Amino acid sequence: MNLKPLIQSVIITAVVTIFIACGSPGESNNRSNERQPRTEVTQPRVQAPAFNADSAYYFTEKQVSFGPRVPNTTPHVECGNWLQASLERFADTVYVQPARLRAWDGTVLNIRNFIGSFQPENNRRILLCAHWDTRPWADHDPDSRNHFSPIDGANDGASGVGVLLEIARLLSEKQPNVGIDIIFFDAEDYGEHEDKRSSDRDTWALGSQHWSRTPHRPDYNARFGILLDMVGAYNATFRHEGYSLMYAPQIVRKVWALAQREGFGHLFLNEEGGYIVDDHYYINTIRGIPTINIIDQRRDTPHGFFQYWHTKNDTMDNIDRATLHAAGSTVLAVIFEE
Ligand code: AHN
Ligand code: ZN
Repeated sequence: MNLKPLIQSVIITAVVTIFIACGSPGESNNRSNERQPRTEVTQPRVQAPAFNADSAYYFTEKQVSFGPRVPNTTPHVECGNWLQASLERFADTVYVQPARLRAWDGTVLNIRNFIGSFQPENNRRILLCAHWDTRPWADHDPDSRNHFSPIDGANDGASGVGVLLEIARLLSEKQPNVGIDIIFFDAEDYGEHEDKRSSDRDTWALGSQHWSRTPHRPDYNARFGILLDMVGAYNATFRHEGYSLMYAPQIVRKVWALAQREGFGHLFLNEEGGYIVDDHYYINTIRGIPTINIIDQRRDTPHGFFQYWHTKNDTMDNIDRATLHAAGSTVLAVIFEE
């Protein structure tokens, strides 16, 4: 058997490969042409790490294990302590923002917002957030005897924080080109009870209203923000939320395009959803940071959210790792694309 032609072809292939890899001098394919005026140094993109949905599921389950995280209760204090310790394990700098805020019913809530910052010296920043408190009242439960009983909030609260803790864990191992701030807002879900029906929108999202007026650093700014709310249910559908389109249309387009690219087009639908007063509303209107909401919106429920919204059935049984994976992988793709 004559091996000579084989050896020749191997050598030719190797030479051609080396030539392509090196390129010709004077012109490069990484757009570092010195003649072009440049306002910013572009760094090569970093490959996004793989999102671990089991880890996000564990972080979600851990929060639920403390019990309902209702302000002024022991589970709330203990879960808060665990969130702070977790951020301190992963982030470069952690801020705790305690406050006493008056709720719509006159209750003074002892709240804490937690902020974990990565690359605090980087002035190109992205804000990621979710609420960590849970609703004190299952006021949408089919059984009216539960309407003053607190919820587990596995999806409504814990899922968004679970996804962001997994992202924090991954960021402790590998950094993108931008600085990241992860904020866990308190007292999002203490809004007016359904029985009241005066629908004062400002009774919701007290923690993010407080942070937006008094951020952890007085001069704080970010290029844009992403809020995750209810990102763990089976058959979730993420539609373009109204205020996100109003205040950050280009971010909505970017995020949904990356979700399609990553293979999550069956959850991230290019359809308009409703207008939701949520943490991002106040970040947009008070702080002026363009912020979108990735939130599960449905067409088949009267309230427009998942079927167990504000019910005793918002439990771990109804959390789907695949949904956590889609939300987390999409956010990771966004921050490693910058
Ligand atoms: C209002 O119902 C005004 N906002 C809903 C925001 C929310 C509650 N997200 C989770 N729970
Ligand atoms: Zn809620």
